[in-house]
Amino acid sequence: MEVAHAEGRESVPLSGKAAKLGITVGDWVLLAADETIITDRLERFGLFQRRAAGTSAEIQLIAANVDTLFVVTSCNRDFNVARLERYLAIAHEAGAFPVIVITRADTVASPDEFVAQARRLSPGVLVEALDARDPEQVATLKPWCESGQTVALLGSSGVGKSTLVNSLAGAGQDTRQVRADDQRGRHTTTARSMHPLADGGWLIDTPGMRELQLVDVGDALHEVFAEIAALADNCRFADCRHESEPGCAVLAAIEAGTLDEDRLRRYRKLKLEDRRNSETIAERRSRDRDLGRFYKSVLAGKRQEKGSKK
Ligand SMILES: Nc1nc2c(ncn2[C@@H]2O[C@H](COP(=O)(O)OP(=O)(O)OP(=O)(O)O)[C@@H](O)[C@H]2O)c(=O)[nH]1
Ligand SMILES: [Mg+2]
Repeated sequence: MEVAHAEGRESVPLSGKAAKLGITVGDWVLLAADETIITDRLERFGLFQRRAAGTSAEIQLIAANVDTLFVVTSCNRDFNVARLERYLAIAHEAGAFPVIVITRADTVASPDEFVAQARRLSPGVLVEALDARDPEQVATLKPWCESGQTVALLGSSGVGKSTLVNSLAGAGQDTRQVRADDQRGRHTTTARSMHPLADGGWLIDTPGMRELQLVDVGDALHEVFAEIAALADNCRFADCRHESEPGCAVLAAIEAGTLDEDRLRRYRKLKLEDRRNSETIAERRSRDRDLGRFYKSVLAGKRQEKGSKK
């Protein structure tokens, strides 16, 4: 792993004690006097994480101490409100201020409809549409990149994250054209990296993610879906699931046409996913064990039944 300090950069092994510190991009670390070993990790103010892709219950750390998250998408088929809500939730959970950056504004007659859809997703969320290749347009993002600020860019492959990093930081990140048939990227960036900005800030470029499973976002969903959370306060039952309970203010809003049914469906899906992924490995094993016992008892019951019939 590379560590940056006042005099430059140092490649330091992540072995021994350092391996146990769970260090990720954006962490502040202490180095031993000879600068060859990481001896400690400073307390973080925020952490991006996701459930690792695949079937394991492992958590993957994405970045730490991020002040602002640029959620990057494009004016094309990548634009997807459900995915944006997902990114907004992890931004809130990580204590980072989200800005939705919609690239390829130059490829459509007007990006207004994309911008309007993105603005509706969370109260007060900031949205910028631009041509990521044009440093002049990208300059609208500079207020978030000032001295002492760390900005991470997340989004699918091919949306222009590395292009933005190059326009903002003059970095030499590789970029490659998206596939013509489905507008998907080619996973050009394969590792996370930090780039210093002339004004003293830092940018974190990341590889496009195929899957961003939520884990431990809890209350962050209430922030992204603030209007649903506010309605839920008026439900008759405190534990209302907004499914068919009497006196449900959320269902009443759908009935009245003031809340979009799809939005509620997406909220429910993320809540369920978060609950499932936030189970620890131990909890999962214990649930599987309980289920195993249950199956056994059902089988035993069946055997007994058979026995008594004979
Ligand atoms: N016309 C246009 N092309 C863009 C824009 N932003 C990015 N591109 C192009 O889209 C392609 C993909 O951009 P990248 O910056 O490599 O995308 P990425 O998000 O870093 O992709 P991964 O590294 O695979 O995650 C490149 O050919 C860019 O030149 C934009 O705003 N307008
Ligand atoms: Mg890239």
